[in-house]
Amino acid sequence: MMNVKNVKEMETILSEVCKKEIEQCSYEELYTALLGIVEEESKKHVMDVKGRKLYYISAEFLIGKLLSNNLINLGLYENVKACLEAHGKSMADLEEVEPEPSLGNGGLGRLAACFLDSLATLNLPGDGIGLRYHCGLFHQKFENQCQSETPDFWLGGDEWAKKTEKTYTVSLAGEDYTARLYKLAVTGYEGRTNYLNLFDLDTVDSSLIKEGISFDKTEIAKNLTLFLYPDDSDDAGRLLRIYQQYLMVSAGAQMILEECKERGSDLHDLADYAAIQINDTHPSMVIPELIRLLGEEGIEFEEAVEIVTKVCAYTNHTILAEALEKWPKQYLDTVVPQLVPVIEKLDELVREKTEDDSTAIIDESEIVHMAHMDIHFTHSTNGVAALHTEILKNSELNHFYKLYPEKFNNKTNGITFRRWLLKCNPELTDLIESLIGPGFKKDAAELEKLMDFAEDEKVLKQLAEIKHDNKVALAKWLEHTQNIVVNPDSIFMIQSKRLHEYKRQQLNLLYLIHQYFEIKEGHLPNTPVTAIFGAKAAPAYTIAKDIIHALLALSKVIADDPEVSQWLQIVFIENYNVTAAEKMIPACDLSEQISLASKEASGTGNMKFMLNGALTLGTMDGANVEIAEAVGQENIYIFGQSSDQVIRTYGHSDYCAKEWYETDPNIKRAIDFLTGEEMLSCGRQDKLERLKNELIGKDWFQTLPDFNAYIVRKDQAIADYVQNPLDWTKSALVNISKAGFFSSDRTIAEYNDDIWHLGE
Ligand code: 26Q
Repeated sequence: MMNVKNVKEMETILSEVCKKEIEQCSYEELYTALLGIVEEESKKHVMDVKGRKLYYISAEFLIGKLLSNNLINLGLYENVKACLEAHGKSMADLEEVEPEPSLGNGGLGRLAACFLDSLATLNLPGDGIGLRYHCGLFHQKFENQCQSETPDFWLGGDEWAKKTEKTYTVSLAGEDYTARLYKLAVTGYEGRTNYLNLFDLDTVDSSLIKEGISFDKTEIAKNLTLFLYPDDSDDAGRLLRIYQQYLMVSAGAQMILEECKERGSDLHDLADYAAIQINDTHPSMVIPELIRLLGEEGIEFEEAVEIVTKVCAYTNHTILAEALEKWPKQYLDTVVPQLVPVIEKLDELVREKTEDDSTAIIDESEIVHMAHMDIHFTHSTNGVAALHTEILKNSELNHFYKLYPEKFNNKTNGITFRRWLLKCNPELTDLIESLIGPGFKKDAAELEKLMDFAEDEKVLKQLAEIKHDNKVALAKWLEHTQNIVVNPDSIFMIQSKRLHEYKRQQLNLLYLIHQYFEIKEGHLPNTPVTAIFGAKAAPAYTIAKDIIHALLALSKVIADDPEVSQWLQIVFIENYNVTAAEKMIPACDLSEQISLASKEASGTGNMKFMLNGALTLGTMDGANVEIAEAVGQENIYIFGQSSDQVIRTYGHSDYCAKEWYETDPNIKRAIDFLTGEEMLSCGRQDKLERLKNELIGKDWFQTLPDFNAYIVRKDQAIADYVQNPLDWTKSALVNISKAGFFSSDRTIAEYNDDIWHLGE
């Protein structure tokens, strides 16, 4: 292939591949041609592996669309764009052709995708291992103000993940299955090419899907990789989840051992060839599986345990006890009987080591605790933000910390700036480059140089204009894709993330009801306000769906009220995904990060908004704490209880929502409105009542104690935005210039220095 790094040659090649003039090509044809060109180019950057290679095992890789990203990373984007435009075509229309691979639920999956980008960019040898789900995260639809789900078929066209001839045999419930390897090239920004290895069965059959996203769960051969799990599920589903996990780790472990042997390992020295990062507990069975496989290769149990402990490291992404995976041993007896003796022996080793039953792998009710196995039998356990790691050490995993203080470490999450700045906000990227040069693209810390322009009114005006342009662009996209008209001259306040009670979209809901009353009473906000939401609720998560319903109903109540609608609009974006996030984030003024302190392990959306010049309205939770530290109190809106306070209240179990409801008239007014006449005319009584009762009777994530503080800070933010636009933009600039720390390049460099030591 020729050198495609100039526009003329790109033109020649594109029309050669398509066999016609570019004008005459459909976007589908151009997409296919470019996919091939990217593939060829990325092959040129495959490099030999020396020393340790990383395998990042994860049940989720929320990679998002790949074409533009790969073109940027390979240095081809500008040429392709110019070439298309010269022939009357646009990059934006081309992007629409590509289906989004939504192979993840949210933060954990997106983090894995950012990490792959950074590994390749830093020229580190590191592959992903995961599953090739035929349907990614469900497609969300709104009907009568309620969420419904349909399958997300993303396969079938030209695909990035290439089928290979490589297969591995995996035994599930005593039967042999053939796992096939698919390989997806991961291009680094001016860096090497690594691979995402995805396993699948040839026998999967999508005709099993019935109504919505329900499907027949009996025939494993037909349904194993049919769906990505939408983050919680019924019992039949949980069993299937174990099948999925084992397919991934067994095929993955076999592939790792095979690769290492090919590179010269005698397996006794496996730790010199491989590092495995276990992304939450979903891939934890890789530990007993590797021990089992090493046993088959003639290595004694004790040595195998030692090797595996040296190779593997574990990342914890959650503090919520209910999210830590525990399986009844019976399930494992059914699905992976070959692992049970290994797990039992590991449990015995733990019992020899400590008398503390709380760290046992198999508890007295015969429940297997995956996180416990991870901590005992890996050499590193890390949290994903400073506060999160402290909470793990001091409360949640304190017994483990006492046993192994040396294993615990923090790796504050990060995001790839290639997708979350260069790709999604080209105008801002250009401005930054014109001010401080291109170095920040590879060394994010250079963004700090922007501080020199904090008092430069010309620059601040340019920055404000870019934000406005991005708001206009989001408005156009909303009109085009969702038929919603918004006012780009209003303040855009965005809360986009999975719908979960601990993230407290319901707190935002109560604020908006409060604002509705204020407007009705003539207390107008300083400027029109647009509250934008993007969130999917797990299909079985009733209260989460009720919160979506209440927000959609309230949106309608307000839209139908001319008095209020000129000041307040609620927009709930349907089917929030990576593609939507790329449009929303650059257009945001105020980023809502309002989880109950101590509950959000890190958050990564908070970093994306900051990088794109939004100010954060948030609690001292997760990485918000580090964001606040970086930008200073004057450039962030912090409110609410501290994590210490919250942990203490949980300890005393003495929180009573009803008292707040009964003693605070503003709270009572907002909650009662949920089942008032206006809401009932747009929403469903059963759902609204259930939500109201939940808030008064339980409010497990303590919305009500933070309610007043939230209102005060949010109204302050709106007032500042209107009254001191220049100061606001200066704060935005400070946020951008301090975002460097939150690059996943920094995170990956830390993982490598402290845990992996790749290539050594
Ligand atoms: C569990 C059991 C059965 C089926 C599904 C699951 C499941 C699936 C996904 C459990 C959890 C997840 C995802 C968790 C997640 O996204 N955690 C987020 O991780 C981010 C990256 O570290 C953090 O920034 C967020 O704070 C954390 O919530």
